[in-house]
Amino acid sequence: MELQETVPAGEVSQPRKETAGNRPCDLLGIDHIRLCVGNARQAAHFYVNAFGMEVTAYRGNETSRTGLSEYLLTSGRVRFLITGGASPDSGAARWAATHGDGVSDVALQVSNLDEGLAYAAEAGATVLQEPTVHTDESGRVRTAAIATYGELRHTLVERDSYDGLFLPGFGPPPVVPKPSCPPLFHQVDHTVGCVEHGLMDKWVDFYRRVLGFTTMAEFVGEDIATEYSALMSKVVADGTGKVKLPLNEPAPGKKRSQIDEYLQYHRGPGVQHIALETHDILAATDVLRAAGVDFLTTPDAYYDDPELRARIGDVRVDVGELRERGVLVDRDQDGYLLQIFTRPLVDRPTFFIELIERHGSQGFGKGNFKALFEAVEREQDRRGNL
Ligand code: TYF
Ligand code: FE
Repeated sequence: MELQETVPAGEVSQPRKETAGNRPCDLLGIDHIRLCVGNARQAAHFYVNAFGMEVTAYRGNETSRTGLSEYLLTSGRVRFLITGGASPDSGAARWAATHGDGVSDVALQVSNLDEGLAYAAEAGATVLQEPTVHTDESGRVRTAAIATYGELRHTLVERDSYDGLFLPGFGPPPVVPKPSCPPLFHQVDHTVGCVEHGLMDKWVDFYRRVLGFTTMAEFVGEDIATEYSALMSKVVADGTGKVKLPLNEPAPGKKRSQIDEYLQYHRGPGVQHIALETHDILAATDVLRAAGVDFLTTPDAYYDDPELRARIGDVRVDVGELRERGVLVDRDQDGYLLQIFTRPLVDRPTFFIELIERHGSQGFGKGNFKALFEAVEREQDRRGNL
């Protein structure tokens, strides 16, 4: 589905180069994440007031005739592009009406757009947008886009030497509130997608073939799935580990899988959560909670478990402080991590955010899966899940 109905001034579409792509996209990181919402102006307020993000750029239908209203929210290197449709038949409005507010695009910054795109296309990727040049007085940026699972896309962004606010066409934001605290997050750690039963390996293979990703060791296999999680999970990442995109599929369990619930409410595959990395998860949790963000709860038994102490070793944090907030802790051979999960942030039980503070560990909190999935099931029960 095209998000952009008309090509704004300063954008020129180019035919794809015929030259073969010998190497996959050289990924520099997640450039930005687009969230399609029913009302971008109000969603922008939410991410300012609840997540301490700042509106740093804006592009509206008044000036660009894109049919969209786009607010760039930033926190450190995290960029959310909150997008609403100015008319009911705009792509963004249709996207949000179908899926509910959520992630429509995980945009990746690349250094070799033509070659990377040709490689992806040869490997079977659907090209949704041919290379397009965007220019203004601050320089130029080139983008293209490929389709992935569900109605999610990966826009590929090649920034030569652009020194504008975000992308050509974006200007200073209209009057919106400033956050009342310094940035709480410094980068996107990972985004997780849910796909249909039996298709996880197909999409793992897609990321390997199309983007040259590798599978990381950490995954939730059948053993954990049948015991309590009712999901299976594998982690694909680019060679440098800068872009980590785990994938979940539903598995049979005692109750309806949380992934089936996601697929039903989202109307198909899509992004389930974004993990934001913070240097101070205790402070970040306090700010979010004070602003009304709801988190999954962790029972006292988690902190009382003698195995927890043994597992986590000497973390430089008071376990009482973690217990007070329900923050989870996990350790592997490289170090430890702290993590906490919000409840769904939207009307449907679909999209949520994870806060993560890493101290060496590059895992995803495998030791917490049991406690986490039990907490998710308590939430499902509250919603009347079978
Ligand atoms: O990204 C992860 O793997 C962890 C754990 O439905 C997780 O954050 C996995 C599946 C899920 C919720 C969290
Ligand atoms: Fe996660």
